[in-house]
Amino acid sequence: MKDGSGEDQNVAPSVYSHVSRPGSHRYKNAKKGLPFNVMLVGESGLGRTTFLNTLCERMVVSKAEKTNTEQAHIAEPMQFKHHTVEMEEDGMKIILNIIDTPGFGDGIDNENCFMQIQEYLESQFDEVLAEENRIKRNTKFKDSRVHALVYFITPTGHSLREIDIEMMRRLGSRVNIIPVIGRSDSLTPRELVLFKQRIMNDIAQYEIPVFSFPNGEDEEDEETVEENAELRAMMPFAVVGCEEVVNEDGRPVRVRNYPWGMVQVDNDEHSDFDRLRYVLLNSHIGDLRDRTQNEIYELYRTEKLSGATVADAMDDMGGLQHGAQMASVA
Ligand SMILES: Nc1nc2c(ncn2[C@@H]2O[C@H](COP(=O)(O)OP(=O)(O)OP(=O)(O)O)[C@@H](O)[C@H]2O)c(=O)[nH]1
Ligand SMILES: [Mg+2]
Repeated sequence: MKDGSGEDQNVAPSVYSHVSRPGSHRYKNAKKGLPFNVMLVGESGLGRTTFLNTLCERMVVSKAEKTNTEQAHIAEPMQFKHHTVEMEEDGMKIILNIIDTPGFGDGIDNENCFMQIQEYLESQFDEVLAEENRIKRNTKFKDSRVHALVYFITPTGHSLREIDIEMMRRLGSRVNIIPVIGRSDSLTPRELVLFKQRIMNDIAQYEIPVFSFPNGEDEEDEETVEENAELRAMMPFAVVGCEEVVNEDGRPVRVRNYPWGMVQVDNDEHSDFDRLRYVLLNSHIGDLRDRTQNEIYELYRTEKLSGATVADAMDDMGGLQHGAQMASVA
């Protein structure tokens, strides 16, 4: 993004995102930085790259890198593009590894994309499994298991499409899937409410194992239980991304400017972006990492070592725990 001087600028931090909130001091001892691996999946043009820059509050991917408009009509095979950003959130250092997947869903047959993502996720588990079995551990081993997959749903206003259902059903046992509605400012508030309801109905009906915020049994405090109930009711998160910053009463505000008004990315009346950012990088970063290790990886490991199917392995383990419960209909 350019300002008036023509210099590259950072995407200004949101004032809302940096408010210190209860429960946000859980991982302060990670001096080296807490690694957190997030994959972004969604069809072309849904705002994945803009989301990445908005999430990181800087231009991780520049406009020039982002769009090659002359070649945009040519469907290219899906790729895995890695970006690593060091961030500090409320005193906690995070090494955020983002894996973007341009090309997903661009072809007529998407079987290959599903397979490629599944293979990618499983190969990270295989690396950990191999490392666990080594007699002498590699102290520099980098754990690249994906802790969260943010899945962008097209804002059609109808319901989930086949590609969404297939994608989330197949990969929900391999990664914490967080469904979001991309470019959600294209729907009116009423349309958005109805769209969210239809999506959650589909998720329940098709038994799609998306990440669901723990509903209380193991939770220590009432505040967390309430917070999780609120987050469950908010799903899927309505996301708006932007790289433009305006000055409002002396503070930087990230906005999408339209002739008829402006959408403020961090305003919770306009989008769920700020809440989702807080969930990912603050309040639920521990839950997402723990569930990846203790439930998803354990399931894969059992399955791999015993040659069992997912269903058998889940039975042996008493099913996936909290995170895999079907998200309840809002
Ligand atoms: N209305 C609206 N437009 C958005 C939003 N986020 C991004 N855009 C616009 O949508 C277009 C595509 O955004 P990108 O971030 O490049 O989308 P992408 O998913 O990375 O696209 P590919 O990498 O080409 O698959 C750009 O013109 C963005 O400015 C949003 O939240 N709302
Ligand atoms: Mg992109």
